[in-house]
Amino acid sequence: MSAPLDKQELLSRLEPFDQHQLLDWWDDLTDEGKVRLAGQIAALDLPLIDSLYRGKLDQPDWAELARRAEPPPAVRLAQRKQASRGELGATPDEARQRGIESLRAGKLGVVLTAGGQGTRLGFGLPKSLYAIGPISSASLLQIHIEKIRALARRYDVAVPLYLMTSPATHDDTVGFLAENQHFGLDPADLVVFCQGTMPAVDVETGKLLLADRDRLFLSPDGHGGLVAALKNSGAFEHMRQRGIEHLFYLQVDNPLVPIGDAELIGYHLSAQSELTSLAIAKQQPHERLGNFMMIDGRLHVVEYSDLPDDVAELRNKSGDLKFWAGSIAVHIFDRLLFERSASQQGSLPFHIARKKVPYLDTKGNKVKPQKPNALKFEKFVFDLLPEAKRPIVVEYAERDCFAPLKNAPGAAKDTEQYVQQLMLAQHRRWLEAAGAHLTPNAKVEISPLFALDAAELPERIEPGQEFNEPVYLR
Ligand code: UD2
Repeated sequence: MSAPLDKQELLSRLEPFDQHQLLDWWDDLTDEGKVRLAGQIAALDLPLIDSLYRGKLDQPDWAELARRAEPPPAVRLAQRKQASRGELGATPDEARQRGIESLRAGKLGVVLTAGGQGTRLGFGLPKSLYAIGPISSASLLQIHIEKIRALARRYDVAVPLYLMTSPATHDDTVGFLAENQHFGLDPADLVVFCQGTMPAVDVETGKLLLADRDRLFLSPDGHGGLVAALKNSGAFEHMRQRGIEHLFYLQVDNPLVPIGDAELIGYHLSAQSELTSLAIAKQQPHERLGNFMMIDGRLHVVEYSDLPDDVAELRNKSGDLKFWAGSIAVHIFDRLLFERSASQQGSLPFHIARKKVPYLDTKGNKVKPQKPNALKFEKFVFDLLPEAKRPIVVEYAERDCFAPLKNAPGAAKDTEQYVQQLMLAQHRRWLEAAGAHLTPNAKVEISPLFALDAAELPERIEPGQEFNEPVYLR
């Protein structure tokens, strides 16, 4: 159905919500501009935006909820190291075996979200294109795809990648993949799909903001937009045809993610969980991580910005943080959980954030605000946790799984330099465990196609092998 190009008809849609300002420049627009704006207006869910603004769709009182929370059901790192069978029913070896069986049966797909705008990093292109490899200059996307290829090779199966972009990142990402022959991934195993967008409204008035005379300000609808985007893109159909039952979920900014880790998958299966999350133990109460918390019998992630200080700082008798479990946004989802959620209208809540949004003012001037002027609406994928059956978290050591690229050079953490240091340190540990000797200054980067993890390395290097200069093992 094409959008109406009749001004009166558009006005009759907008006026009940007091949004007629969107047509202030209508008469001056080109035909192309009219088609664009009319299409964007037709796609708006005006009643939803109106009620979000008026707060009718209640925002939870996280502070109050957090005060009655308990720590999540978890497999802790100490227990994994002691090889003990915890409350969740499997030893690490048993879990790994189950995971391997499932991988061999070809039931795993990978979901990678790469739709965010990466504002903090100040890089003009999508983050997935960022050349992060310390020696290789491989992009984040290349590293993730090589891990997926290495996984497929190890288990002799196809591991399809479902890659989510947004209108802000789609064209650059698709172009980059094509230029690089998809980094060797079979195109039949790659589904690239674009997430939806949401408009922004003025904080004071609730008026929708224009980016220009012929277009709304629109931004990606949050990584929770994944659920609808999987459905609308036909990805579920692709998964069903391939017999994919579990999806390993990651976000593009972290090159240390142990994609397809058999032990994690095994715990997911042993606990008959629909959603298993990787957790790291927080070192500080106020780290910029989501917090796994059981609230009224359901597992939630409470964002760092929503967690009140008194709860964040609670400690148990041994002095450890009571709410220790930080989310690094790595999960295993059952396909059926995604499909169930996608079939329910409005199943994930919107989170509302105050942001600086450039806009066109009533006189037609473009304004770049200095302080937050607008409300943006985003869905978060981890809000599926309370809907999931038997969700669990599994603790991994931070240095083995988490080095996110978030910030421009100069910040204390999560910069290019920080990420590269952690990558090199991990590869050094793997090499030394495999019997190699590295001089203190030797920098060795390992392509996932050379060795996917520490366990694969002894097959690839000689015991006692020396490394004394920068090398990229590929
Ligand atoms: C996220 C988590 C935080 C912690 C941290 C770990 C949220 C709200 N918080 O914080 O709890 O786990 O990551 O690194 O998620 N993305 C999309 N589409 C969107 C928005 C984001 O694909 O509409 C992707 C984006 O490309 C990126 C990822 O989601 O890969 C994370 O987004 P972010 O950098 O805004 O999240 P952050 O760092 O505040």
